[in-house]
Amino acid sequence: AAENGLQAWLRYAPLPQGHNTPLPLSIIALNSSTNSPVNTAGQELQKGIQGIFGKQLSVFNTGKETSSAVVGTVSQFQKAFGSSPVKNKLEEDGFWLNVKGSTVQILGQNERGALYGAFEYLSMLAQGNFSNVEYATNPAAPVRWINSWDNMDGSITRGFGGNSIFFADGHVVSNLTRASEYARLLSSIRINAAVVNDVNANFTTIDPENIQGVGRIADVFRPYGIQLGLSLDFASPMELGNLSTYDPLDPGVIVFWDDITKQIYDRIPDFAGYLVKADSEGTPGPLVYNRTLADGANLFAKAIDPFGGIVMYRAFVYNLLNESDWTADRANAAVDYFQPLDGQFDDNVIVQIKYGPIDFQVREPASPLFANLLETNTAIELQVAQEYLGQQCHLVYLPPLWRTILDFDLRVQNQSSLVRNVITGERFKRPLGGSAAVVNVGLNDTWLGSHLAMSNLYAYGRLAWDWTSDSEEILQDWTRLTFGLDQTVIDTITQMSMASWPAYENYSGNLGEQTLNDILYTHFGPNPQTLDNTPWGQWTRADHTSIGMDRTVSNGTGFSGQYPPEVAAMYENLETTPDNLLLWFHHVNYTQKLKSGETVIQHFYDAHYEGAETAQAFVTMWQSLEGKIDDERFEDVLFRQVFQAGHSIVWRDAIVNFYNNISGIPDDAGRVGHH
Ligand code: GCW
Repeated sequence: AAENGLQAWLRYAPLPQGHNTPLPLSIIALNSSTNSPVNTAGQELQKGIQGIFGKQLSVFNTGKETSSAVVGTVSQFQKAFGSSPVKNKLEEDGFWLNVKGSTVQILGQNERGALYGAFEYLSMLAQGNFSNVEYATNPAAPVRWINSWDNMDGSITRGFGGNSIFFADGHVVSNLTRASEYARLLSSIRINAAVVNDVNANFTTIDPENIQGVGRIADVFRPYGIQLGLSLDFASPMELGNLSTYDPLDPGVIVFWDDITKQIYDRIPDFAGYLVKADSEGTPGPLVYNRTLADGANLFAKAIDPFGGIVMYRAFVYNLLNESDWTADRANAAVDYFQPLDGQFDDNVIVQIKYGPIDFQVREPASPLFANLLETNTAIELQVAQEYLGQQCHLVYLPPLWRTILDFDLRVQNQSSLVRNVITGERFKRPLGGSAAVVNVGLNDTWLGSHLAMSNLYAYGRLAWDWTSDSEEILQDWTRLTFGLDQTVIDTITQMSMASWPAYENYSGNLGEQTLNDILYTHFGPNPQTLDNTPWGQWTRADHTSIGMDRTVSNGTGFSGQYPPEVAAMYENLETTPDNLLLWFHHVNYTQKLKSGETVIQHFYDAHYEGAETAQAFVTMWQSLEGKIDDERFEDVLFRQVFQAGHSIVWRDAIVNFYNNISGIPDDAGRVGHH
């Protein structure tokens, strides 16, 4: 029964009767070596067609093209059959899919692309789509990564689905079945690399024994075309290498990293690269030696360049701050640190930028750093793990949130500069770029701790391939693959999911005020009083009369001035700042009128009631699906929806009472406070 969760969107469930589609009579996979993604594609096609149609096809590696499903690279196809049928240009990882009844060509630019094409064909079949098609598709960007926050002891930072599938007790686990199943899921959504350890890295990950261990993870990833990456602990030269320094310019330190890199590539020839969190939240880094962050990044870039690897260097660098300083602002940090270094990063470095300037909040403006690095490769960091967004106990379908950032036009040099065109490298003509998502799957047999949360992982892969994909269409594909073709099921899950982020925003934190949860430890549940009077810089500056961060240039922290002129002018001005970011940019009275005509405080009250009401409706909506979904998943989701419904009331009442107490302003509708 756990199978439904484990297989997620790759169940290959039997289709309802009545489909008489012409299927291939056999499968030809043009590479039969066990590590080859093309070989995997052959197995997957066999398994999928068996599951969906109950037909057992044989897999060959040569044969007649007609009435076969042929899968391989373009050059393998040319070798086997003479000429290539591919009419469009394929880029790295791209593929060509040509379905003509029982004759199917699935050709990748490389083997990974061929596997993607096989999954695409199977996804069509599993959704009952038997049309003839002929097209090529290429990725938006070369870097489509996963970041896992797994620790060597087997715990997972911000993990809400059980312990690690990779590590336990300081070592790589011996049974890597789950790691292999995970790689299968990831390759089906065209992810090409996964970093397996937490960004708060531990030097033991790269000791000789664990290099062999992570090598075994890379071995189970390889047949799926997933490359392995590792997070590094900047102080490893001291901790592991017994050097007296980890200064990035020290010759001994350089030799240390060259040697580690060689050891890694000896074991893992297709190793993807390093992820580095340095000088951040207590992690060691180049600033300790008065070196620049670029010196830090280039240290690894130079070590890994001879092997073709890359360095993802995180922009999440900030200092603790004193709230009594009106102009102090954590949101300023990334641009302050990185903009002066533009042009100093090696070509195989990518600066990895969280979508907003603070930290995965329910609403943030796009990080202005995307507009400030014109000669540096960049990637966006998203979070499938719902750290501040209900931790998988709340349904929050994230693509609409992500799209507000990716579709945002930064107007660099007064020209169209969508975030998505910056990170793909298109806007500033950069050779590298893309995205990483923090995905904290665990041993739980739903992976993320909740069946419905898996739509976020699925959607991340689909968007990383094509950022213009429609959030709702992606969701419906996922729903058909996960729960079947019943239209009521599809409509209901669509309605719930598309309403979920707005609902969560309504009952957690409004008007750009951030998620008002406990900031000190859990990041879960309402706790607005923890945001202020801390050095973490996630302040609301709420007092008895007013609220919000003044981030203007004229009177505040100057953050709005980090955007290019057109955007800066919009945010600088109260009138042109959108309501949903009002308190992000401005400090106003609770009685300030919004564009809707409502006051800030009345909006708080109304939004919280509305959001909680929506979350409660999810229960009834889900209950209407009883009998249309297997009991186990039905009950499991119901349990979570009941929790969310109750917790949304906890949220509502905690927040509205907090602001009612602090402001003393009654609710027009008489719901809040003493009557
Ligand atoms: O959101 C914060 C988390 C930390 C995390 C950090 C980061 C892994 O609370 O747990 O550390 O961000 O992204 O580095």
